[in-house]
Amino acid sequence: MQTPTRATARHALHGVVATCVGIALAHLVAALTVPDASPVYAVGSTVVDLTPTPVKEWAVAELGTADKAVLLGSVVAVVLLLAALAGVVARRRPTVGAVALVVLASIGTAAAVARPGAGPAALLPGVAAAVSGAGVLLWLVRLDARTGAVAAASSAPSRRGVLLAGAGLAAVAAGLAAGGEWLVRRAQQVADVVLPAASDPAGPFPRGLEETVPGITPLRTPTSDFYRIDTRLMLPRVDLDQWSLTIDGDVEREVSFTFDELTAMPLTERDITLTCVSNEVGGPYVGSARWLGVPLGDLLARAGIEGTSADQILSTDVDGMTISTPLRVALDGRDSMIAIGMNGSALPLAHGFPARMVVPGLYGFVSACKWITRMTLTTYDEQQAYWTERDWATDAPIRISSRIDTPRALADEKAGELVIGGVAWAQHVGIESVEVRIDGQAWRTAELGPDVGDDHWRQWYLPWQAEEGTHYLACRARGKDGTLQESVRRTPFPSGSSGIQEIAVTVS
Ligand SMILES: Nc1nc2c(c(=O)[nH]1)N[C@H]1C(S)=C(S)[C@@H](COP(=O)(O)O)O[C@H]1N2
Ligand SMILES: [Mo]
Repeated sequence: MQTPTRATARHALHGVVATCVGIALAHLVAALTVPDASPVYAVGSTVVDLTPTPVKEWAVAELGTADKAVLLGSVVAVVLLLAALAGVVARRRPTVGAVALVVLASIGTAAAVARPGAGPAALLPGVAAAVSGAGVLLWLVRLDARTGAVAAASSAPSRRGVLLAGAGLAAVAAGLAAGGEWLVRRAQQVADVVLPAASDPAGPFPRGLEETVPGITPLRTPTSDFYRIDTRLMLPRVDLDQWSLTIDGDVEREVSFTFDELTAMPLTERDITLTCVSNEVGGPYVGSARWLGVPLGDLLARAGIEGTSADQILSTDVDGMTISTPLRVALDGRDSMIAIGMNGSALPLAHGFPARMVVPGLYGFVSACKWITRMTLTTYDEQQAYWTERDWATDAPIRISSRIDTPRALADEKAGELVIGGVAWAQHVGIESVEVRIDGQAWRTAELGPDVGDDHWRQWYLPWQAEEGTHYLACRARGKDGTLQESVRRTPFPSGSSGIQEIAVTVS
């Protein structure tokens, strides 16, 4: 006689195997139809949108760019737990167990269909999950029952055989899912787009301090190291032939541009530092790149905005995500642009291919719309963007800040000649000076690295004769307009963090 706990465990496993097969098949079907409709992604994306702002802030702060992996992992964990329960139920009541899996699949299907812009095809992956999951569960339970009933008969499968059958199915399903993932990734690869040269190029780029100050942030962030922050779990696929950028709303005439039409316009090239509002003081969500794009003013002039009563540009991405930008700030003479190039290449998909907005001096969440496809001139009263609905600020200039890159916080250093160094930024204002405080003594002025322009961060360093003991290092920046980096601590919500970074290092 088999012990009931063993049978229960085996059936829990059947539930898990059946669900894995369902999820995997759905992933494959999604890859062939609507990638975003893959149930786990769909549920995950819905969770992202429903998550209250403080929780989201916590997740970005604590998990950083791993937040997406943690979220998807949690969704999968919960689903598999429910799947195990369904399997256990199915031992005595197979139909109830199978129906439970169908209900589970329906949640994923509902999430997929409810995503913005989802068409009827978004149903397909969920249906595939329901049919295959329920089917596999019923099959495994039947197989399992036969082992019990006719254990002695030679034609009856062994219990091990049933488990092996399940494992085999799971392996095949994993292979199918991996195939689907491969298809999606291949489709996401940006075709080789050759961009024309800028008619208004940026000057030659100076050599940074990274050659002489080990550990300091490089003057220009390599594209592959550039921070990535967005609400997406899966990158969109953008077909360049189908893509266009439309300007509508309170304008004289609605206009649209194809990618070729954009690249045929006069292009400017600028070195600009982007910053995420979620960046804590001393944090990593800031990066500098050379952007190539069409001046925002040139594009809006084509639509005619002289008589507009709009106070915001509401940008919409290819999937309906919205970002608002204060119109007056964007057009006050700063180098706002619709960028199509980053560090000498087309934008990578992760950074907004084929086009995104860049406005020096505004946090990314109120300016840097990636995968942009529409700019609507409207008012904050009339229409609210994604983060506006979530109570974030609408007018959010980047706060002046500075960061210590070297030595690292809590580092162990050898006594002697060290260098304290990092970066400081005050986009659209410029960095006047950076000061360093060692062990609470008077602030000392640091040396500045090469000047790339006011919209770009500035490297800084201070040689330091370090003696044995624990030391506390702090830095603060002053802008060209006289503003000093504030010591008042603010959380990123609702308009960006402030405060002064202070780290401890041990010297021995
Ligand atoms: N479509 C879209 N654009 C977006 C976002 C987004 O979630 N969706 N996130 C914004 C935020 S919060 C920031 S900080 C910048 C980050 O740009 P990056 O990922 O290229 O560094 O993109 C902005 N553009
Ligand atoms: Mo951001």
